[in-house]
Amino acid sequence: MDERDMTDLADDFARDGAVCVRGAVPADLLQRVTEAVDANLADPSDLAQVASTADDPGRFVEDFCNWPRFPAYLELARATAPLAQALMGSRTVRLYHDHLLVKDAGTRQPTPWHQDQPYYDVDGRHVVSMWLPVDPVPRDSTLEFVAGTHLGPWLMPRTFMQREAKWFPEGSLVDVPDVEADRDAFPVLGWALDLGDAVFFHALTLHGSQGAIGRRRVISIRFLGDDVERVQRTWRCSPPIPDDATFPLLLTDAGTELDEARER
Ligand SMILES: O=C(O)CCC(=O)C(=O)O
Repeated sequence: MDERDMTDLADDFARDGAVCVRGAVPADLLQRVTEAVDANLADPSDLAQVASTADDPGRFVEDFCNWPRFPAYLELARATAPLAQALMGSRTVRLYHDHLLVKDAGTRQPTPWHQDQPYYDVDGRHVVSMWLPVDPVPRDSTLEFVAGTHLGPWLMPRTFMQREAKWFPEGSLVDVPDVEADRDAFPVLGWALDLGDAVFFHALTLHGSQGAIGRRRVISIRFLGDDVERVQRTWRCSPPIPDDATFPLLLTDAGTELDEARER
């Protein structure tokens, strides 16, 4: 990508909190990542969860923090860190965690509209996700965003199925607006994605998705930048990251370099 295109993308990101990057991941790396996604599905971690209901022919499978087991996830994070760096406007980029999000073909359940950062244990503005499908995703199954919501405020995180307030206490944050009740009232963005395309979004950008017509395997990489601090919550965050966890340094302004996972 030339410098001009990157500047345009960074401007769009600063305005909307979400951008689509065409051809973000080359075919050979995407192949290794796809194999890692399948290996991860076949051997989920203790953090994996499966959401299914009796009236839904599909399931929504999630897993977290598997980069130590699947080197292709770390390779992916490293390869795409320069994009995260440019979008965040941060000198450094660290890997926060990976998040697997797979919907079977025919899954009806939507992913409710939410922001990510209220579920996390980090403060700061430099928190960005890359959402990379390893299957082509049509417009009606893709991740959608409400442009501008990355500027705040923080909105109430709730469990997806029961809508419980398990993180911030009930009433302490404004509730997420009912976007589905009046979609035309919100600036909703979304892109059909081909193999290698990815969306990048700020951890405060309100986002959600509908069900999936075809199988929709996605790996998401969560990046941290210069201004981020870990915070102690009195509740279990999602994902729950151990106090002594380390976050690999992917990039500094001096170039790409993996250090020995210096603690932050
Ligand atoms: O894949 C989805 O449907 C939801 C993705 C999401 O919420 C996220 O990546 O934070």
